Amino acid sequence: MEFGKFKDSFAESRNDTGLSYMNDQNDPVTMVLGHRDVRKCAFDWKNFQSGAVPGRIVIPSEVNIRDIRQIPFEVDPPEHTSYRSLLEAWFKRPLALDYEQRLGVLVEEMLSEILSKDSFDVITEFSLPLQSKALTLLLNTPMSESETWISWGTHVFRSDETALDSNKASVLFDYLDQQINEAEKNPKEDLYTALLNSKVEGRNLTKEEIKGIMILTFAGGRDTIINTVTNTFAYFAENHDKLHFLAENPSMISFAVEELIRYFSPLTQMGRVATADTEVCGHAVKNDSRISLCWASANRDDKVFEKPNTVQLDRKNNPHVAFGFGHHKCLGATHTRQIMKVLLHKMASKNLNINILDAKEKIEALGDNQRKVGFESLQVSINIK
Ligand code: EMZ
Repeated sequence: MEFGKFKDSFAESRNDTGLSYMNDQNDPVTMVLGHRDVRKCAFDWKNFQSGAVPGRIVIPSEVNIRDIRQIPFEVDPPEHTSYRSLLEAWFKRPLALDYEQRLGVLVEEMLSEILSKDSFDVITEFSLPLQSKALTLLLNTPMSESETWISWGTHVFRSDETALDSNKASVLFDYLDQQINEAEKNPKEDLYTALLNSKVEGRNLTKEEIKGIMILTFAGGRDTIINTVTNTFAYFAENHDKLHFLAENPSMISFAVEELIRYFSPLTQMGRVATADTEVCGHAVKNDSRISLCWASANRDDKVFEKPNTVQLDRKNNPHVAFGFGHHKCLGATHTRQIMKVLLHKMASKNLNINILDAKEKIEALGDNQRKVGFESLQVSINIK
């Protein structure tokens, strides 16, 4: 099996019409596939809005499990601009040297733990705990909080039983209410407190807005980071020479981070809702219907990427859209890039030898297409070569 391979599911449709279609809970989606078209539509927030009914731009749609708006990603300009600028500085903190060092300590500890095991599941024993522990750095909360978050599993809105689980969603919502109230009573140095002290357009943020920001922080960077880290293990298991290349050429690690994120594209797509009758790729799009910006497809567009299906860890020209494009570009991208950078440094310097023992791939059904986005489970053994 080629577990380290992530195929392009969209080439035919992309070259043919530039579009693909899927039904999602009776709210169909016209998927935009080409790099140029994806960027064009992402830019055109007037015709293709994010500020529709909360949950509707997410695919699968979350309208049935939440009515609270995630901020800033479900808001359009000009309101979007004010929220975004109030959050930018906080989400750039991962660039600070001490943040990177703390991530380094965390990754080192977690790698020694898995190195002491005969075999382990990458998701439950590494990627999920790493994502949750690293999130305590982003929020500036005690590391012990991560135990609660780990217990929620890979996705905060999806469970093994149901694709959209409203009981699970309320666990997160109740937790956030409690955390925001606690920060109000006892201000700390954390993100909740920073938000309680922030102003937007001259007024304090409401608790509802703070909750919307926190939901996005918890939900948006969860399965995406977990899949990226897990897929990295699968990839290097089958491409050990590439890890050796990074050990020999550590200056290539920043390029490698971008290339792996392009190749994995952990978020397949993000929706938009048309605000008027319009068209995409010569195809009519009706007012109030959905399109999606298919990042995963755009990232394999051979009009932009040479040999798009080959991982070139030293790829220099890499305008991938795995973190989105335009004003909604992922806020958590800096944090994610730092996690990946630290992880690749450690994996390469230890020259980890990874063996896949058993794997179950996670496949998304997307109308006529299917796409491997990560793994349900990935059992491996590792040692230092
Ligand atoms: C939403 C989304 C954001 C959504 C950038 O992506 O991530 C999904 O995993 C969540 O379910 O609610 O936060």
